[in-house]
Amino acid sequence: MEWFTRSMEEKRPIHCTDSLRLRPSQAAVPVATESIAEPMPKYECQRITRLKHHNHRFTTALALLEEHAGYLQSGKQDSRALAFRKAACSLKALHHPLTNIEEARKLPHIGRHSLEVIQDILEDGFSREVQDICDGDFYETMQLFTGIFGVGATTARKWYETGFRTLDDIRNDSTLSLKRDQKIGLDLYQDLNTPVSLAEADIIQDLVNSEVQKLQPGATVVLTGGFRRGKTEGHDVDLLISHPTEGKETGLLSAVLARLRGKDLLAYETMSANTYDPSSVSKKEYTLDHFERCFSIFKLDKSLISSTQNAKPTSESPAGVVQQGTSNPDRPHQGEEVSLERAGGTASFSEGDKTAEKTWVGRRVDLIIAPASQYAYALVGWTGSKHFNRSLRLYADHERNMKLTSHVLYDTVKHQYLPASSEEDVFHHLQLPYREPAERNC
Ligand code: DCT
Ligand code: MG
Repeated sequence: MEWFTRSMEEKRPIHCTDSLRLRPSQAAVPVATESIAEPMPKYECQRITRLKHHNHRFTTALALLEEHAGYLQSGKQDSRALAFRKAACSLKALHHPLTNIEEARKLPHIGRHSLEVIQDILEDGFSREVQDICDGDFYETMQLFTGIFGVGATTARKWYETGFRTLDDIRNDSTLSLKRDQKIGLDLYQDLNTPVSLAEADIIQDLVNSEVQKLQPGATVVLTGGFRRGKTEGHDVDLLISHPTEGKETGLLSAVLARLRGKDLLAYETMSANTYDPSSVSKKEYTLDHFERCFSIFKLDKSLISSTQNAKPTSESPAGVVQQGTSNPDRPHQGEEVSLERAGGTASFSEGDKTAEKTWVGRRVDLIIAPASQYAYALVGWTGSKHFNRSLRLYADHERNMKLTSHVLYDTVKHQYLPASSEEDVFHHLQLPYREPAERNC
């Protein structure tokens, strides 16, 4: 489903104004003196990639180009998006600021196009291509429309090609029949485009956990996704639910949802059943997983979060990049930066009139249920990053003849599943040095 693609795969858009003000990072990241001469490993999962790094001025531009390529949406463009991501990942893992193009050429996965962008930034301080994208209205409009919950790049692009440019264009067009999730996406546009803070995520985790414990004492509710990797803001809250005794997680999700519903804490929910088929492990697929799950929008009471509002720029912020929207310096969120003119103006948000009465803020929450035997793999998968996962799976396949999913690891030579009771076990099976979640930010 398209909204799945949007909610799972698309991250915070890059704000053009920030990208045009790119300047060398002044973030206080220590420059490593040792191992500079060592070649960078090919797979991202072999490297340490932290949120703070030395090359934000390049990676922010590459992230914008990745996002733009994703908006263009064709098989070819997808591979272009991936090429920008891989180049950015290599720069993020570099132990020092890049100062010359020859060094960039020696890094893995920096293709010709990315090299040109890097060279422009090295020479002129900005990328002409990024500026051109920002000067047009395609990227900005696509950011606006894909910011609507339930709207992916395909729909957004169709709307753009029809001539729509603002949220009011969408709201006021009687020929469009919006789906349920898209309607709520428009209603809660402001809420869902304001980043979720770590404090809010903790509150939601506590709310869910207290219901879970009443139903199944001893069950675990772990905050995963970007927050587990050290981000202090994100686009959603990813909660992985399990129980140390296999089978005790069965039926838990429906029961928890019933309780949350009873407390009027859910503005939207859609559940998917567990579709895990162990024989599918040998199939080449990059679907995240087949766990039972619920994608929801929580009603988070404003009184609980008043102290967590107004995220401030942090010391992580690279110079010239506004950090209102995310703790990931390469992924500034449009959040409050959404052009009000484009969005229809504060007064004409369809959420508008309701805002005064609404005592809650809508927050995207994913609840995932994993049985104990698959928990370690689920934890690795749901911690991410998405690109780290991709790299782990490729590494397992190409270097170890193993198939890795968020459910299992399968040795295709010995024809056996490798049980894991911790993330360390997973890395050990793959003969990789263990990487802390904060080191998986590629
Ligand atoms: N994931 C993945 N493949 C996908 C989508 C997600 O492997 N196609 C994994 C990586 C992270 C985790 O699932 C949660 O996904 P998101 O919430 O989309 O990512 P995030 O890193 O938590 O980003 P954000 O902080 O914006 O929520
Ligand atoms: Mg997340």
